[in-house]
Amino acid sequence: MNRRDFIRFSAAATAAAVRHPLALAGTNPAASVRLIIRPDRLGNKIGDDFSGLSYESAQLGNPNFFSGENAELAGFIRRLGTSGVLRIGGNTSEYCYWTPNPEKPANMPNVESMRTGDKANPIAFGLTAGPDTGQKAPAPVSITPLAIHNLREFLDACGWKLIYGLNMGTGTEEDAAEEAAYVMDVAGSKLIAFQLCNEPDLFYRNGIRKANYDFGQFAGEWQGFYQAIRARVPHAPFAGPDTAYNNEWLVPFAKQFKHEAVFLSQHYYAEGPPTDPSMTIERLLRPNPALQAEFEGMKEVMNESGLPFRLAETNSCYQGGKPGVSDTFASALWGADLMYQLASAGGMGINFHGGGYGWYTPIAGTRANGFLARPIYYGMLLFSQAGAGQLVEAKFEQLERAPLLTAYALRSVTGAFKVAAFNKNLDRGVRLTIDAGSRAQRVSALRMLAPRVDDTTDITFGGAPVGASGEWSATREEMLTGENGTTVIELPAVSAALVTF
Ligand code: BDP
Repeated sequence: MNRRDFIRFSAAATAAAVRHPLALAGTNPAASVRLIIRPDRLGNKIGDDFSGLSYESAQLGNPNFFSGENAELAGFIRRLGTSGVLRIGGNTSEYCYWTPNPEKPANMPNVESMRTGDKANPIAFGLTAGPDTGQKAPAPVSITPLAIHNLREFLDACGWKLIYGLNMGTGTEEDAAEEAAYVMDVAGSKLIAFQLCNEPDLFYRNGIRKANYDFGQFAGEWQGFYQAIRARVPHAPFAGPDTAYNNEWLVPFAKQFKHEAVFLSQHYYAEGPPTDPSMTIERLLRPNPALQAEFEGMKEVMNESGLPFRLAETNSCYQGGKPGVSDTFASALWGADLMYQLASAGGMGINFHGGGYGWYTPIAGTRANGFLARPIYYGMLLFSQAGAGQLVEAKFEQLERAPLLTAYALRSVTGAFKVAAFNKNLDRGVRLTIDAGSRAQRVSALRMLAPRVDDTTDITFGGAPVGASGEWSATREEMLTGENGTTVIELPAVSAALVTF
């Protein structure tokens, strides 16, 4: 960076540290850490469909939302990648009913008798569905042919593909087969997989099944629905088990259904419940043993079945998220880092759950009020700007000086070489020396910054915020210099940078 930029940047970093309620970056000297990159040691590939979003099925109750006319939302989604994956599912998928003729009400069971909850109160035209908080049975929702046609137009506007969740929880095989036939017909090649249900390993707990519901019963039902749908739609693709977290269901599913599924899926929530005071920003930014357990399950089933694995639903805190954590800049660092951790461990992709004004939603808003990018969106944006490619080995030296620093190196499909670095330390800046293995002509960086780690609004990437239709372009690219063939970048506490060689 030139001197003027350096002064501006240092001033901004100091101001950020002073206003930061938790960080003392301004008072601690920056920790010097070295990153050694070995471009010849190739890691996993990141496909152009790695990135994704997840919405509640109940959102389809308003056919106006995912529609070709919702250009603002499509703009936000396209910005995250030209061929990402939209996953429709969540708790409400077990309360959505295929309604081929909107004049005739769908065949909805008496949901109230299964769980205490709201009276039937279908999502009205014009509304949005936020993440389900899992507190009571969601209202039943009708899904009509119009919703599916509009969804197809929306996907065309985004260039994205579809994972579509059916209702095995409270629906019938016959309805699922009819719905699947319709979706397959309309969505065509956009559809990468049906999922039959959402988090069946928690059915015993949320009243959808009896307390003794186990994997064996689930597998029997899955098989029945699969056969009924295949009889109606012979080439329908399937994924599963879409479990909440339980490797003891994931592993036997992979064994039993490896020939029926095109990929395997499970969910991950970093924290929860939000009422627990120990669910904090500090905790979110630390390594999480639950994620390591998830990755162990993932690797086991990938080896076992030869199938890829998708983290089909994830976010920072279950039960709809936690204000002051899920909606802050910390979630941007957490989210982007999670994407790279998953890619490094071999995952094929990720879907961040959201919708409406949910605390953790990447894109918040409604068609009437407009949409805006929440902090976690900026993490996804950084990832999309790095793009698809192949990871290469990147190892730290002296990481003990700044333990929550992470970095990933990528040979991008465009040929450029990129390093994404995340300083998740709350209390120290880092002076990172990158040894990229060869001398680069030009090295530049785009930074992801916010005034404070718990800031909910003032996030920028490359100096610019995301606009009201997802428009974004960097207004500030820093040129980096180095010593002896290396590149040096200062990373203030709680900040990230995407470095391009
Ligand atoms: C997941 C559900 C999703 C919820 C989310 C949450 O699949 O529908 O919105 O948890 O609790 O378990 O935030």
